[in-house]
Amino acid sequence: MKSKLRLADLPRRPADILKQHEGPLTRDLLRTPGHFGLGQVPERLAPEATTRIVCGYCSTGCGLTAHLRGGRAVNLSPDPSYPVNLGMACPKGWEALSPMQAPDRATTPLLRKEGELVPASWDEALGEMASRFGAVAETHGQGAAAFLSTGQIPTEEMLALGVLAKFGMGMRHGDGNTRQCMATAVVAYKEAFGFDAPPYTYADFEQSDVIVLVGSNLCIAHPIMWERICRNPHDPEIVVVDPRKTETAMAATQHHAIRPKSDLPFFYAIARELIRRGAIDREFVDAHTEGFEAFRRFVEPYAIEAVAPDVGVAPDAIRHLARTIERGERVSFWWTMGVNQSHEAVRTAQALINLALLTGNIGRPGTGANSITGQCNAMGSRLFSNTTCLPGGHDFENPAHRTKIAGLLGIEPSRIPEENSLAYDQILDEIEAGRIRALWVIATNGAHSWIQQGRAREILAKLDVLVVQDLYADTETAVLADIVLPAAGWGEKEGTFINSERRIGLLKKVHEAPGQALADFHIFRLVAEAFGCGDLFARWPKPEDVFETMQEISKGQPCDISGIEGYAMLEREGGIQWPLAEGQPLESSERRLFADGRFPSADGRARFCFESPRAAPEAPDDAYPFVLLTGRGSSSQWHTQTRTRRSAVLRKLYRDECGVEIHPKDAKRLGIEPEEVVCVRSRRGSLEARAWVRETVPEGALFISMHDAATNRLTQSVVDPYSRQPAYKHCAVRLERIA
Ligand SMILES: Nc1nc2c(c(=O)[nH]1)N[C@H]1C(S)=C(S)[C@@H](COP(=O)(O)OP(=O)(O)OC[C@H]3O[C@@H](n4cnc5c(=O)[nH]c(N)nc54)[C@H](O)[C@@H]3O)O[C@H]1N2
Ligand SMILES: Nc1nc2c(c(=O)[nH]1)N[C@H]1C(S)=C(S)[C@@H](COP(=O)(O)OP(=O)(O)OC[C@H]3O[C@@H](n4cnc5c(=O)[nH]c(N)nc54)[C@H](O)[C@@H]3O)O[C@H]1N2
Ligand code: SF4
Ligand SMILES: [Mo]
Repeated sequence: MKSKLRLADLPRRPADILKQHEGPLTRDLLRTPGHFGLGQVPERLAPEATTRIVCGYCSTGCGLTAHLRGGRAVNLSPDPSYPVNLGMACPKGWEALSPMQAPDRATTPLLRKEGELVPASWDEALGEMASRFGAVAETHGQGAAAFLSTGQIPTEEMLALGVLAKFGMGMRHGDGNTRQCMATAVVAYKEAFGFDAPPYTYADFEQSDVIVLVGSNLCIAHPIMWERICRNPHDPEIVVVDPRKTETAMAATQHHAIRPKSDLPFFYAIARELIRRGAIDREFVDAHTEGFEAFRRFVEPYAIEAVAPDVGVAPDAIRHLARTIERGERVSFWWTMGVNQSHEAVRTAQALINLALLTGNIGRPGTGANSITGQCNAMGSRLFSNTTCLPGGHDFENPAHRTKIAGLLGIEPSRIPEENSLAYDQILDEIEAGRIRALWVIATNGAHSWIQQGRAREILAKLDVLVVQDLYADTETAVLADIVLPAAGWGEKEGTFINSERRIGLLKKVHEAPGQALADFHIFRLVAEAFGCGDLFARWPKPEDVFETMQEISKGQPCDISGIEGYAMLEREGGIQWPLAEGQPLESSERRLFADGRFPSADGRARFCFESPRAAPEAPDDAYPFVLLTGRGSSSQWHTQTRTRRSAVLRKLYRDECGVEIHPKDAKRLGIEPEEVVCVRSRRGSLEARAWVRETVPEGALFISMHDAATNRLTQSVVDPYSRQPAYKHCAVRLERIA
């Protein structure tokens, strides 16, 4: 039986709801009158002490030491004993407390009344949510509600949300901001390896003799990974493939400034050259891969001389990179958003996977085809959020998987949808078409970050009801909401994050959430009660119980974590990389996948995947002659800036205004002076920005950081056909002088 909304039962008081599930954490909660934060600082911590907590910004997953006074964190410093960062941290990590302790956090639920968002009690807000979602379900069916979540809450909360929304509230569709970020890597790995499995460990940065970074600005976006490269004692060749001369490109030993979106022919030409020279690992290819012959024939037309003019790199430079890879003994290939955010993103990621397979650079120290993730828990969202796959990498369309998951959750298999969820862009299309009418947004700010923002905002405005659950009530998305639910965030709750190298790290509560803000975990539990499906949480009084469920779900999967002995073991070991199956010894604090050449596909082999390049959808023309590139601006800014702009220290570390990088020759041609304010216009919208005249961008291209709220007015709704990840890094724009 699918659970139905029981509007008559609603609403009940949060305190009553929590009492039903009273456990060690909720007991504290109930003892604190008027305060609904999750629990106290764990009792094992002395009031004046230090404790380790994993950073909540990027996927590097650094360990930070929280310094407590009176049981509350007053300062942070990098943890020298954590295997990820070895005593280093970037400015965001050092400054992670102040945005949380900012005076303008969301402290009560808000309800829109007569056009204004006004404070309300949890009872009112959840009652309103249940009755409005209920009304939508009654008129338009259960499928008319959907959710959009995130890579920035603990995995336990992601699982709780996914289970609640899809198996409790009856939603068919839910996706996350990981679509904007990692969907490409997921699909590329699944097709090539048989499972979404980034194979590396950070020690590989130190063990490579050739490091190839593609569409990845490590110095800015993953500074501590860059520090790991700096510790490499082998004097490595560091190759950057990026149209921009980024901070990372400047520090590299080779920079290939390819034309935007010409990665495919570039890497196919390198593959052809390696094959032609016999510089491949034929033994590895024969024993462990599928499809080499077809790939060899496919790349035949991609001669270096033939592709060079389109790629915009001299033939000798391309040949030099092929030789570099050929000579390397331990070559690692790394990619980030320059690859993932493209109209042909999956095939581009696979072009890199192909190179690693061809040359046998996988499964050994210092090698790999390595997707670097973005958010602190993107990897958790990929595996356990119940959006694109059933938890633990299971398949909605596989009846055996549905039965297994239902059994482990103690629910009827019929509560599990039999088809995959729509992707983010398709959910927006359904809203536009009037078929999805209620949306719940958790820990993401799509009204700023989604591609072609003007259209996204128009679509959000069509909803019958929009609920936004965030730390702050003034995000670009929260101000559009009908109901705002105030969430406790990083450092205010327990749970785990999974970093880029598959390491599960521990998040702890080191200070109180303000006002009535609640851990997302508790909000989900209250919502479950309000929607008449509180049974789903019966086995989960606290996040660590959800972790146990994750372990059971993972059993027998490539991401098996059944061998982890609870949070205590994560604490003791400094995080643990998946897999660690029951009985498997933890030989080392850094482990990589595929050492035996076996891949998690049905036949144990990896596949060469390839396809002819396609032109980017919006080529520059006379009216819009520039290509616009977007991305991270500085190591002190995070995405839509809801957190980082609340730190006075971080604000001093970047220029707090919108700037457009333009090549000096283009500026001169257009008569634009350095620092002049100009208008950047695309077919979809425009913004004003200061001209930053620099050789960091090639002629004919402009760069604007994604942190500015207006940037996505310019971008165009284009997605990769396989991953449905937006192509944020290519659209046509023009520059106008402001009279
Ligand atoms: N300080 C900071 N760090 C962050 C984040 C943040 O907001 N701030 N966000 C985190 C997240 S979620 C993510 S996903 C990562 C992103 O990390 P990165 O992907 O490293 O960052 P981006 O700047 O988005 O893009 C990387 C580069 O792709 C290049 N590029 C554009 N088009 C092409 C192309 O066609 N081919 C190639 N080869 N390159 C191209 C751009 O010029 C850019 O330099 O950063 C994470 N770390
Ligand atoms: N033009 C352009 N656009 C881009 C990109 C690009 O390169 N160029 N990159 C894309 C990428 S890779 C990404 S990942 C996205 C990121 O896009 P978003 O996810 O929209 O960006 P964030 O600012 O990280 O939004 C996270 C929100 O969650 C809230 N939050 C933080 N912690 C918690 C918590 O514990 N609980 C709750 N409930 N809320 C919390 C924050 O306050 C914030 O409002 O942007 C994408 N957009
Ligand atoms: S590099 Fe990433 S994980 Fe490390 S301190 Fe900076 S933001 Fe946090
Ligand atoms: Mo991302």
